[in-house]
Amino acid sequence: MRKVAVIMGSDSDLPVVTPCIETLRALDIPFCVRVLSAHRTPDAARAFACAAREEGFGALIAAAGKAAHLAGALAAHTTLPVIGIPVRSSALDGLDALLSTVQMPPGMPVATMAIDGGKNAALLAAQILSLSEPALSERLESLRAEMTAQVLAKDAKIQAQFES
Ligand code: RP5
Repeated sequence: MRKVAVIMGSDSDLPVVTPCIETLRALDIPFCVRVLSAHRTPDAARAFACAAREEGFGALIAAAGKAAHLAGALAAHTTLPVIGIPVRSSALDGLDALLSTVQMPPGMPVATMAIDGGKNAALLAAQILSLSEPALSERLESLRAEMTAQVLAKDAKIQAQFES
């Protein structure tokens, strides 16, 4: 199976990235985790993106806050799917990172998650990889069924609580 790269702009982004890592682990997807910055280590970020396809990656996940150019900067150097996680890390509550990540020019897509949306980033990467991995598709179906069962159980509990 192709690997997923989880890249964060700073180690201070780790709390947002943790649910992403946990979800990849739960789905048994091989991954690596890196700190690379579009602004502080631009050469290393570029080199990573340029080599990623050849190194066996199938999707890149990039989490960054403030003027969050990491996902876009990686996308500029690869045609692999890039998934951006805007991180809430500044006075603007993550809106700065959201807009910096989502507003890519035509020809250069970044699939942008919700602010701090680490879990969905992992699930979207899994859905992309599942196109050529039937076993992963099955794991995704089970996860979805589990989630549905949990919500239905909560519905039943709430209905019972407010029964008149
Ligand atoms: C961004 O700046 C990082 O992704 C992080 O969200 C934010 C703050 O970085 P640190 O100053 O905590 O290293 O580039």
